[in-house]
Amino acid sequence: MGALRLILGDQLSHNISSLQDCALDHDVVLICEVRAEATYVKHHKKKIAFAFSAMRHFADELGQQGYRVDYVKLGDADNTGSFKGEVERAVERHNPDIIIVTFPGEYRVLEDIQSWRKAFDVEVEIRPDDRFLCTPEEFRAWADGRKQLRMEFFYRDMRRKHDILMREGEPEGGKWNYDVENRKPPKTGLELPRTYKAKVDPVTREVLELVAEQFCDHFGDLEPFHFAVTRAQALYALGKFVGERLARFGDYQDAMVEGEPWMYHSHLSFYLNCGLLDPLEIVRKTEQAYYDGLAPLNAVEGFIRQIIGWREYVRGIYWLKMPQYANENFLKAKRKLPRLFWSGETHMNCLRQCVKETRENAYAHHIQRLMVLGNFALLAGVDPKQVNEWYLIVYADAYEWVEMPNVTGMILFADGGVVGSKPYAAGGNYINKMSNYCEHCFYSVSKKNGPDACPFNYLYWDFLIRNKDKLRSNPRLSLVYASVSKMSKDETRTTQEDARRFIEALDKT
Ligand code: FAD
Ligand code: DLZ
Ligand code: SF4
Repeated sequence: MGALRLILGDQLSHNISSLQDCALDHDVVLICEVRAEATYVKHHKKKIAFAFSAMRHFADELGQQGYRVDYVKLGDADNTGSFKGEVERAVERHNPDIIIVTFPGEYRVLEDIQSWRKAFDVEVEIRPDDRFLCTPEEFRAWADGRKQLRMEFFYRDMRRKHDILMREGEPEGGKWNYDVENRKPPKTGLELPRTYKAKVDPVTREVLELVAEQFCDHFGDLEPFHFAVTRAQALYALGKFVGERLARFGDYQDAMVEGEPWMYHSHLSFYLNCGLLDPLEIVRKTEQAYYDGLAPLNAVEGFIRQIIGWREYVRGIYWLKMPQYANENFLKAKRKLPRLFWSGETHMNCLRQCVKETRENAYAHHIQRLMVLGNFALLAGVDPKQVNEWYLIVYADAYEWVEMPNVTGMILFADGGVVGSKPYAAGGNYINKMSNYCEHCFYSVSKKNGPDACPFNYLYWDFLIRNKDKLRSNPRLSLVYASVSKMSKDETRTTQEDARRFIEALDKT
């Protein structure tokens, strides 16, 4: 036989490097559902259903194109439950000369793949994942010798290199970044278009039944299920975003509205990260929308920056810093993850809404992840490993390469300032300005202390006081630390007592 070509669940792209030069008559494409991938952390039910359904649809499409596909279902007799076990069985079935696989998205999977040559006595070729705009090697070269790895400078290089939103060597409109225009608080009466909702077909129905039966103790609502599970559906969702939401993406990028989980975001991360959509095709389509006058520059530049800037940058950081990155804990945070992250049971309305929507949709938009859930985990001093595990479990777009730098770096400052130049800590005012959550909250956002004060307020100052030795020399925090030093002894004591009372109650839940 020829090659065994393994496709992982986040490699569902027809142009994936592991399929290039495939000999349809002798090579075999292996795709396998394995229990270990669904349970090494106990993924949200919707995430598992999405992965399995998209994998089954992709395998069907490959079969229709003439590939010889060996698809292993979770319930197949003899399924060993792991990639290694399934590759071993496939080697026995097909006796390949070589195993070909595209570079995976997680370090643990890379280590596993690197053990196969010796274990099975078969050559293993790991091909670059050319669906990204920047390779780990290019990122390393960019990072080499720099004191600070700021996303903004990386992003400008990506714009130049791929000639995106450029005019005669200069950024379109004269500025690289239009973020100052992208912080509008929500107005009342915003007309939000409905997010794309795919119909459940028989393949997805079978998967939903399997997940309901096999993973019933996992977090999250399985139904209603409406993710796109094919490339055609994902392309439709992209068209709908560009036509209906992109124009207002910039203005309301940071806004949060109770009962509106989707806002003007794209909801494309699921499809992008599993391979149904390609980053550059999304970028070119949105860029064209700007040139066609369908969306303003602040929206299009802001959106494109997320994809060629943040998305590529966090992947670069992940591969640059792993495996040590998984153990970073600059602030020595050690609290266990509060139960409310699972139950949503809290009087804090912002957290309650964000956990509820996460449970229902396996999705929350960026500001909910960053400034509500993430800000709370930071201020409460939760152990980075537990926070990472939670984010990896609950979001259908989460794979370690993208989840970990956002959690360890962006929200927890656990890397000591690699991703962010200062912690994204904030009191209740930020949430009050950018959302309507505080209107329906038990706590009062304008109160700094006392049993009915917004907990974000005293937790914020307590966080600064607690971490003074680690943070006060940070030039970007000099103004806040000037305020800390002006606090009277009484104010400091009351703040610390409020924080202690709140945290003790939290620890008991
Ligand atoms: P939009 O707001 O429409 O943005 C467009 C696209 O930009 C996204 O689809 C995504 O591909 C990309 N993007 C935007 N911000 C980021 C970012 N910070 N890092 C990487 N890509 C970005 N994104 C994931 O894809 N997977 C994760 O596991 C993940 N975990 C996160 C954890 C935390 C704590 C935070 C703060 C952010 C995380 N993000 C993650 C980034 C971001 O929140 C999601 O990409 C976004 O919410 C997905 O929704 P959307 O497609 O509607 O995004
Ligand atoms: C997320 C996921 C799940 C739940 N199940 C599988 C699976 O059974 N088989 C598979 O190939 N991939 C799955 N995935 C996606 C993988 O976890 C992902 O491909 C690796 O973590 C590498 O990023
Ligand atoms: Fe959240 Fe505080 Fe506002 Fe309540 S008052 S919703 S806890 S920010």
